[in-house]
Amino acid sequence: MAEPERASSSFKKPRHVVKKVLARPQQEGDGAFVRRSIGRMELKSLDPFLLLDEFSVTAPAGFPDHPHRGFETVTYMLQGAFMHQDFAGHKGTIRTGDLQWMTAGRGIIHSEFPAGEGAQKGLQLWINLSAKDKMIEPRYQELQKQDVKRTEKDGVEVRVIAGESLGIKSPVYTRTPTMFLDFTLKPGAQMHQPIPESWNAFVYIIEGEAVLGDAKNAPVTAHYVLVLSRGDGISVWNKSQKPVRFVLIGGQPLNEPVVQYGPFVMNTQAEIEQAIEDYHYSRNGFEKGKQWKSQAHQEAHD
Ligand code: FJH
Ligand code: FE
Repeated sequence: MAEPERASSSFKKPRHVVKKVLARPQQEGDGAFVRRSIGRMELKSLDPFLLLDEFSVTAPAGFPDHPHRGFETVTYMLQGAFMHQDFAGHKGTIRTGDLQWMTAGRGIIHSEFPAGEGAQKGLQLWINLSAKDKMIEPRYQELQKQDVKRTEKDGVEVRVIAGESLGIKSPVYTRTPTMFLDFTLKPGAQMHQPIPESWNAFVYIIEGEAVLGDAKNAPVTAHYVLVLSRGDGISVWNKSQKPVRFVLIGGQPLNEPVVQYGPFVMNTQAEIEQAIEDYHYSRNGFEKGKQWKSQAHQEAHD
């Protein structure tokens, strides 16, 4: 039965879509293909976000030993399993619905590989750290599916990866204030999510078709990223016959200069040169990289 439509103007200043970009597959790592939405040429970054990849890959493709400095990576599994191993002895496997929030800080070297039969699917988000946090000690926050809080109301299901929605709150600590919500809307359902007015925010569609901003807008399909205008909230409708799944991600902009060289993200060119040198000479956070090779690397070279 169709419910009366709630006006999106239940927000004082509703957000709307200001940019729409399709994330086409591109090569990354060793034989892997990722759909990069944030971080591609048409959408270089969206402060504080540096990159969002949707990954669907079959072994032996993956991401062999590589460093990170100056930001956080959030890996969220949609289907299957991924194995990770770092130079400090931290290793594990994350499976469907599990989450790894990795604060690289001053330095991490790790490998990330699919760990199951068939296509392993997931999302990886890179969140920038402010100048004062770039060189902090690395840290992991890991949540299994059963620890990721979820709720359901009127055909709207939400899994709260970071921040708060429908009265539930994630235990994840975000150094850069961030919301990361995984929504599934049944046919006919609608949602209205408040977002702090000064934050940058976007929606990435995983599956199905969603109508954003105004109930009269045209539906948007999977693998599109939609950048939202500033405002106090966003409304989304499912006007199709199938469920729609999307992530809504928002964060407080850092408003700092960003200098990126691959996996190093700093504030100045001098800091980038320092990072390259530190990685090369195993210094200032990269000490444990001196002799280290991941198991995945060793097996590939046996
Ligand atoms: C060589 N070794 C290039 C190399 C590049 C890398 C990279 C990877 C992810 C990712 C995305 C989605 C996921 C769930 C499971 C991981 C990503 C995911 C983003 C860059 C630069 C490594 C070794 C290399 O890692 O886990 O879905 N995305 C940005 N590249 C690499 O990691 C050449 C010889
Ligand atoms: Fe990585």
